[in-house]
Amino acid sequence: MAATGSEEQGGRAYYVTTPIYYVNDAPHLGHAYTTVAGDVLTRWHRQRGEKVWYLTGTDEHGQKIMRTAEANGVTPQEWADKLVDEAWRPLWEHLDIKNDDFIRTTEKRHTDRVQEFVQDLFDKDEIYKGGYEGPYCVGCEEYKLPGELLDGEGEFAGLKLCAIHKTPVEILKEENYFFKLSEYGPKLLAHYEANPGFIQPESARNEVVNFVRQGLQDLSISRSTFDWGVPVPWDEKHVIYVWIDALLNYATAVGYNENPQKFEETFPADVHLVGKDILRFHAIIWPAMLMAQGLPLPGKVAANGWLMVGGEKMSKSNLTGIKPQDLTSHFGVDAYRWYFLRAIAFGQDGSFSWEDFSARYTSELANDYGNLASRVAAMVGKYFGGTLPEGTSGGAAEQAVRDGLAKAVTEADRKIGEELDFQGGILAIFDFVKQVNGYITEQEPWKVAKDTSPEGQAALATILYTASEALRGVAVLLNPVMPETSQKLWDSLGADAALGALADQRVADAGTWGRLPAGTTVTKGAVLFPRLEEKQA
Ligand code: ME8
Repeated sequence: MAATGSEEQGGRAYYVTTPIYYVNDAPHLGHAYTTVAGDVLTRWHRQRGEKVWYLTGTDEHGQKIMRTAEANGVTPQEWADKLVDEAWRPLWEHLDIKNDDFIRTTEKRHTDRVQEFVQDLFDKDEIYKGGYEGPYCVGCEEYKLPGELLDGEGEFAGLKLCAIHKTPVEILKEENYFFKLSEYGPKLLAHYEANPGFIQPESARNEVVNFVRQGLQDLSISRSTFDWGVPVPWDEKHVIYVWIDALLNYATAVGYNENPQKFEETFPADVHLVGKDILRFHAIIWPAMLMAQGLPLPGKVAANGWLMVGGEKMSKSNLTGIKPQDLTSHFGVDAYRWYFLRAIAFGQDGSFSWEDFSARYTSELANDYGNLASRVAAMVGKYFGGTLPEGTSGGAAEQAVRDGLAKAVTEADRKIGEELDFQGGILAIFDFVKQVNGYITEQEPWKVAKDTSPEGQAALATILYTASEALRGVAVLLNPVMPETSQKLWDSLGADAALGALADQRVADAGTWGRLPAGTTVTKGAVLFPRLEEKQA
């Protein structure tokens, strides 16, 4: 589903979603990882001039939330309201996430549409009543197959454990409604085959294909042993299975059965970002639900790997106490947004460590990028009174910088905008930053400055113009990743007065040389990446 890429705001939107997160607890680094990735992706497409829709939200029904609320002596709705207002929305604001909407599954705009969707499937004979007994993990909110379970040890000796949560499963026996998922295997396989990019990365795709090839079972889509959910419209003793309810957020939030124009312009998503723990729900159940309704399928389900702590998936129970805010207060919000995408290949697992973050911050952000920006501004101040001088096209060295910028733009646009290779795209930009640093080191403008002849001054002007114009390109390219810092750099180059707002600069123009006109007022603004304080042990 390619977006139009046009400037005008009508037409189809580039639509990206995050999972809607469970509100049983506050967000942690793992949730923030996926949400920042989606923010960078959508900001990139906005910077291209496309119409964009970025959706996130919260998953508020189901046993897991109900039990947490009970344990805290409040109703599930009270619990969800508190967590959303005090933890989830504030964190996204703090991390500079520019989502266009925030959907909560307890909202009427969602629950009404979920009932309509499910009723429709029932009317089409896609749903029937049946019985089921099997091991259920409340952490996953999912029935498990016996082969997927681990044998418990120690306090759990003799019990079967969920392989993800490492907690005992419960045997559930219910009379439920079932969706005829088993009928969709061949159609799903045909879709994966015809759309090789539908599931990313390749390893995730293979896992799903192998799973579907083994044959799908029908899916229990209702629960009758508790009532915290959306009632099944034709049988109110049941509530709709939390995953069916949750997946539908991607449709209900953009006007399904309510606002045909919005729905038409937005649905289906171009990219569903998910963690690999919930890939099967998005790559099997969700497309099968859409097929059953004759609705179009999303462009891509992209799974990020797990952030690991001590060799285990980072979760609420093994966080080692590090909250996103602990890192942002030390490194700043922009560096936080940058770090995880820079350090971990998207789709692979990766570990976090203070040492690695500190080392990269100092060498790549503070030394390579921050120093370049402040050195160039300081020299324009010192040698030209803060007015950007006119340069000439110079020689081979300047040509190499111009080529370097053009290459960085092309590579970053392909890698971030199309391939979701955030690490590769960021590296392409930072390779260019390194190149410009090398250019200044070689040209030694502080020596050239001593030559007061007109030729000497012209050569100095060319070096500083070249470096400043290169930074103009860097500010645009890094804006989706580190918006606050890019704005500081934009201000320091005096670019706003000459070129307009940073957000209005287009990726396609970022590599066009000579956009920053001579005569702008260059100021040495605040340091982009201050030296790190000693970490409190
Ligand atoms: O699964 N590393 O919600 P959830 C990387 N409500 N990403 C991680 C992570 C980690 N250690 N931990 C969490 C749910 N995530 C359902 C989703 S969607 C219709 C319903 C991220 O609160 C990752 O994106 O358990 C993962 O898929 C998501 O948070 C799970 O969040």
